[in-house]
Amino acid sequence: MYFADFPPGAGRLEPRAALRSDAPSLDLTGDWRFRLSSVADLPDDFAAPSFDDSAWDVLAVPSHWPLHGHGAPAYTNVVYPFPVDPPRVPDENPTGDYRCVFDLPEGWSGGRLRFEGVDSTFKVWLNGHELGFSTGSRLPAEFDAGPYLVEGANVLAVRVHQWSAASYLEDQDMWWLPGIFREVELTRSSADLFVRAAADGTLSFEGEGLLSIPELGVADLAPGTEVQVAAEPWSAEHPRLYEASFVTAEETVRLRVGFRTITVEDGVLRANGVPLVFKGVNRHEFHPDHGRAVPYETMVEDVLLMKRHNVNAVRTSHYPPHPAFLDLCDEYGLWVVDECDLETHGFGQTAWRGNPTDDPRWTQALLDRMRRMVERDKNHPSVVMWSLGNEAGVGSNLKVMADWTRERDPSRPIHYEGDLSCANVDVYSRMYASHAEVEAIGRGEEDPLDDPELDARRRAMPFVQCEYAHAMGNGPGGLAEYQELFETYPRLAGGFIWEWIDHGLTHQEYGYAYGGDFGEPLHDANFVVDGLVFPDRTPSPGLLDLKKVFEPVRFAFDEGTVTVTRAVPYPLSFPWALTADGTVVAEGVLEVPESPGAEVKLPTLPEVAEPGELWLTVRAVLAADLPWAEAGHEVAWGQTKVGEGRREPVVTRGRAGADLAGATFDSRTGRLTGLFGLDVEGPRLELWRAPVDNERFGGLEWNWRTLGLHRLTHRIDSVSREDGVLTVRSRVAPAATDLGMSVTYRWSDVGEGIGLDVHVVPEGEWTLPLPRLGLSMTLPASFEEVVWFGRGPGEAYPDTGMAAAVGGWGASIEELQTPYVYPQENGQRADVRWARLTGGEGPGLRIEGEPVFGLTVRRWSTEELAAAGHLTDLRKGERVHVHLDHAQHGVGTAACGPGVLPRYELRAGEARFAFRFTAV
Ligand code: IPT
Repeated sequence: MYFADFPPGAGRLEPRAALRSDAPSLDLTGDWRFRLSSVADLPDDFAAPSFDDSAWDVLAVPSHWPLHGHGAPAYTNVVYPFPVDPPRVPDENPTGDYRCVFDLPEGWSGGRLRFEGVDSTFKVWLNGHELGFSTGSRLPAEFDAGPYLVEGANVLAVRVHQWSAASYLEDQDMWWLPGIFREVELTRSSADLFVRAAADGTLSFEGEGLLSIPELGVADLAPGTEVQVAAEPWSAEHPRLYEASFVTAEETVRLRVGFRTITVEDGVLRANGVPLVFKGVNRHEFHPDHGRAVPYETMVEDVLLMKRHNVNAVRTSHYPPHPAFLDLCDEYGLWVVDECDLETHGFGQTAWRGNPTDDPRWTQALLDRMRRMVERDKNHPSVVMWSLGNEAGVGSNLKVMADWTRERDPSRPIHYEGDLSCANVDVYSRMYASHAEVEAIGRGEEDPLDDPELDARRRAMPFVQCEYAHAMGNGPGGLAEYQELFETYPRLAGGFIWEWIDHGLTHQEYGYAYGGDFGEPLHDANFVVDGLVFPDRTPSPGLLDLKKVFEPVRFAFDEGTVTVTRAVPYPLSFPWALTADGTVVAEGVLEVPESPGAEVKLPTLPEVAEPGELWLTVRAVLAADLPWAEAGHEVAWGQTKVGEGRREPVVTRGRAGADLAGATFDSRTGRLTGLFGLDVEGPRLELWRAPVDNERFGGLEWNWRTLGLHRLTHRIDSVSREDGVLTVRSRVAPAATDLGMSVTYRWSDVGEGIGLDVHVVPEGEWTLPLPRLGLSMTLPASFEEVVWFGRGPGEAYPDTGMAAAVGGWGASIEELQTPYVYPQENGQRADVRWARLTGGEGPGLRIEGEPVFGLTVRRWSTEELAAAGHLTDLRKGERVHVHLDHAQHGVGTAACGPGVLPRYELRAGEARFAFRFTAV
């Protein structure tokens, strides 16, 4: 059977470039007739024009049938959801038969049927004649329709199998989603050309026709002739394109040519001679309603979002994207690593036995994929590297793919991460390497390969982290430290965050669904939800942090001056603001010369009567509209503290003899029962938080639960009252261990409000880091709003929150929650000096901390948050839960990659902190 065999196709035309031609074409997208069967072994009768399909359903092309009520999506990361027995596939093989009737315009003759993407294998008939079949889901295939086209109505029949031999080559970490998911057309275009345009202005091309670029004075250039033109180079920051036309006997093709040169010199990756550092993201094609049938507007949205968040590069993980996406990258400016549709990760489960990458029976299939990608995408200036695929192990077929590619296109380096020897590639690539390993590579001090020749070759290569900083759930932590390394060592050419978007599918009951939600017997849960933007493309805090870390403009403050460096050619202006305790007291615009680096005098700041804490913030904003953002769009910011302000000390032993007016306590337990008439519970020591994905998948949650941090007991050892101070001594500890925390709470009247001084001393040998160390308390549900002076507006944890600036911020309790698709710890506001909670009945509550504290306010408890599997499990409860944290553990990226850097770990140790509560 063709769908369970090695050949990648039959009856197809040679691959060629994706081009915009004026040759007539018929768009065949739209509603087709559709029938789903549960097996592949079916009669071909449906291909006959006379076949009666009136009882069939209607299905939109392009789309995936499981997202339209036929079967269901399924998610696995590494493992194949079928027995590993290549090239065979299970008998249960969802097979979609499609029929489309189209009218041929009068006078039309000849043409090609072009399929941009069909998952996973399909056979085509036109008017009952079999044209052939193809594989390679994310690659185009063309069939000659000419001999079988008839006047008037034509019947196109397509049979699509979900499982095929090709499925073994397409084991990417994503939903299994069959169907005709990209466009289909009948086109009379047959042109092909390969433009070679270098940064030095040399221009030539291959192809049968004549090339003209009027703007550059190039007219009717013949193939194989090289000319020199005065062209501005193309780059991601300045994506200069020139309109060109390519005229053949049959058609005129319009294309946009970008001049640029990618080289490796002295182990440094360069674009147009300048070192190239990828500030990249891995982009899967995904839409929460449409899967990989991504609407054009959504592609535009992705590109705009990337540009607006200082991203300059994309790895098309792990397959060639829709061709229009690359046009957008050319136009708006993004460096692209174009990746072949190849992943055989599931063979790792069988010690790589039978891996197609190393089996000559698969050579043609693998080469076919590489050729079709390179031929389709060869004219894009944005594409600066070819990637052989992802996680496909090692083997002889990599060499076949690389050799062919190098021959066909020597202008682009070749990338593949899966072979540590780097035998077939031009750049050294790794995924999820720790900071320490990246630094070693940056210094050229990586562990040697056994083969000295290969080692020497690899040592001379630039380094790319094709995946790093796994953006699953809360995080990623450690971004700034990676960027620092990339900017320190010239060998490091940056990298690509894993990954752009959460692949949560819209679901009636769950909001967004992940693996297992469709009843898949084998699945990888929410590992498919690990992006920088939520499924609806709202930026997550991780993307905001990334924007900050990727800033192309930097501010280094010194006494009275700021040094501004800029790496982008945009027109910028530099507004500044002075704030006192978060309130703006003066504003202006800084004059900054246009040079790449300039030391500028800071403005003379006015005297502020009621100073508070003074901060000067300078922002770099676009001074004019650009194609991807309007004037005023913020590119970068920096801030510096310019005045301490006068803060009353919070820590106090109270006033001798004073009573604790406003607070009521349980005399036996010393527990606070009321505060300014408010019904409160707590505050008391808390060490637990709802584990983040990095802890759930990285193992720390298991260790924490084994230790029992989620089931602390609180024993009261003594309650005493002396000199107006109520002292409660307590021991907080989990069962079944001798580890614990001795806690002393000291309540006092501090004139204006009630003071609480906390002293924590660990008992026993604590070896694990703590999730958090702080107080938790609850308030009546009527509270609604929070205003704070600290870092904001978004969340921040010790190793995240670079986007959070010191200022005065406000939000409703609902707005304080970060809607991670899989519920987990979120929403902490960091370095809070004071906060005010208000709303509903009774007084508001002001909380001031010493030192600064982490503030989290929710309508559900930590236990409820930790138990929830979907956001829809979280419901507004009877209480408002307030966490006042002295410290939290970092979040790291251990779901896939290194854990929390030592400096961001929360280690058990003696701690003192205090709060003042006031009614407002
Ligand atoms: C790596 C994969 O390349 C990527 O597709 C994704 O699955 C990522 O992991 C995790 O989300 S492979 C991993 C085994 C390092």
